This record gives sequence, C-alpha cells and structure tokens, in this order.
Amino acid sequence: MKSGTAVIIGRPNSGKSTLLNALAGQKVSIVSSKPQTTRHRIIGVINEERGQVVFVDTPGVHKPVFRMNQRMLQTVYEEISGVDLVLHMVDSGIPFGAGENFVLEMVKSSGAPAFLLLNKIDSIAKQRLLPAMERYGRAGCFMEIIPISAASGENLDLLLDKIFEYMPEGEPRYDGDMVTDRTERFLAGEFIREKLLERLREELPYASAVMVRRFDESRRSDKNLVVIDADILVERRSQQGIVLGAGARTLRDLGTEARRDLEQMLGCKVYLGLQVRTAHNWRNDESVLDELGLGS
Ligand SMILES: Nc1nc2c(ncn2[C@@H]2O[C@H](COP(=O)(O)OP(=O)(O)O)[C@@H](O)[C@H]2O)c(=O)[nH]1
Ligand SMILES: [Mg+2]
Repeated sequence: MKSGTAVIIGRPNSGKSTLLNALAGQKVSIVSSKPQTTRHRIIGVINEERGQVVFVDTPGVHKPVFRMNQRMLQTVYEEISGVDLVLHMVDSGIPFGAGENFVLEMVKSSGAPAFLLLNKIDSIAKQRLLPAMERYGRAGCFMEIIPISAASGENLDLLLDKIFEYMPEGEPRYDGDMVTDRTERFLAGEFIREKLLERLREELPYASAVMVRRFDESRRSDKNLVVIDADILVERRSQQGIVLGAGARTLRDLGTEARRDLEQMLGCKVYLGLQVRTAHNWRNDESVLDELGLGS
C-alpha cells in the first residue's frame, strides 16, 4: 500500500482549492474568484485500493503585509517541509513573473520531489502551453510538468497516477472514511465566508472574516436541527453598512444562500444567525487571529 502527503502550493487564484475539492470528491475548501480565499491549511484525503494520499491545500503565496498574511505564508513554509511531494500550481493564462519565481524558490527549498501543474487549460489557447512548459522546465526542479483543468477534470486521472508513483509505501494515516480533518464548525464558518466573498468587492474580501460563535447540535438527533451563530468581522464601521446592504438585504440574501449550503453539507436543517461586527485592525490582532485559528 502507498501512503503519503502531497502539498498544493502556488500564487493566489491559481486553482489550488478547486483541485483539492476535485480530488477529494467533495467541497472541503472554499473557492472564489477573489485572491486569498484560503487562509488555513486544509486537508483532503483520498482512499483507493492502491493506497491513501493526503492532499494539503494552502494559502496562496503572496507578499505578506499584515500579521495575518505573515501567518498564512508561515503555514505554507511549514507544510512543504518533510512532505512526500510538492504540487506547484500555476494559472497557465498568466505569464511567468516575479511572484512565480518566489514560489519556485520555495519549491526548491523544500527538497521534496515536485510537479508543476499548469492549470485552467480549459480557458487558454493550446499553443500557449508549450512556451509555459518550456519556461518551467528550465527551472530544473520538476519531475513532471502536467497541464490540467481542475475545474473540468481534464488530466486529473493522469495526475493522480503520477502522484501515486511518488508516494512511499506505508500504512494509511487516516481512517478510510475521513475526508478532511476540519470540524463541521470550521467548515460552517468557511461556507459562510465563501458566500460573503462572492458578494464583496475591492478591499472588503481581505478585510472580512467569519467567526462562528455557536455551533449547537443538541437538537440534531431529535429535531434534525443545528443552530449556528456567526459574526462577520469587518475593519471599519463604513464596511459594516456595505455587508448589511440597503435594509439589511445583502446580509439576509447571503444568510439564505449560506444556510442552503450548510443544510446540504450537514444533512439537516440549519438555523443561521448572522451579525456584522467591526473589529478594528483585526488582521494585526494576534488574539483575533488565534480565535480564527489562523496559522494553526
Ligand atoms: N477556467 C478555469 N477556472 C478555474 C480552474 N480552476 C480554478 N478556477 C477558478 O479560479 C478561481 C480561483 O480558484 P481557487 O480554487 O479558489 O484558487 P486558489 O486561490 O488557488 O485556491 C475560481 O474562480 C475558480 O473557479 C480551471 O481549471 N479552469
Ligand atoms: Mg484556495
């Protein structure tokens, strides 16, 4: 039996979380068109007859300005040390640049075997692939360069075959029925944040967070109901109004959408109470970051 860990790293928005979900076969990591959607390390486990692979999704590598972003980058550094395989993911529609070079250096420093994944091939002209493959080939640190589409699933079977080749022999680390190590409470906060990100613009996606205050399962077995209370944190009072929207309509619509997703994930009814709260400069506030579980 094969058993090992593969860490997905790359610039924000390259499609890392989409790949994790595709491989895990369900949504364990939220996805949006906004950079820095993923703030935590999130695992997705796949089990097959040939063995188990633990995939690790990580925050996108970007220049850290706030304390929060330093913690996010630290998470990536910790994850790539001692891992069996590094999957460096790039958006093949974006030309090679300094940011990508920084990720390349991280790949090299990890010392682990690495694949380069050229993602989003569903949305680029095929003749653009070859120059990209050449450019990354020159880096000299990739065992494989594989064009994929995490969204359409193209080439993911081939990718998985190659990944298994690089996994060491061993006993599975996690139970066969476990898909992620994250709690339902954590995922609830993330599902709410995904809906929030879809609606927010400019700096607001970065300036907001979701803190789950209550995840009450006491009526789950008899009433098939979970009660969730969550705070949406923003940095300034003016942002509070944007999240609420006229007549608190934005917040209400967001709550309705999030509740539907949560009911599907949890397989029961959900009562969802959402509040918007201003927490000045929370991205530099260590205690808020601790409470959000960032960098852990
Ligand atoms: N066209 C296309 N879009 C993709 C693909 N993979 C991801 N995306 C989109 O790219 C954006 C960022 O994806 P996400 O998985 O959140 O990227 P991450 O920041 O690297 O985790 C989202 O809008 C995804 O729907 C792909 O293979 N093709
Ligand atoms: Mg992500």
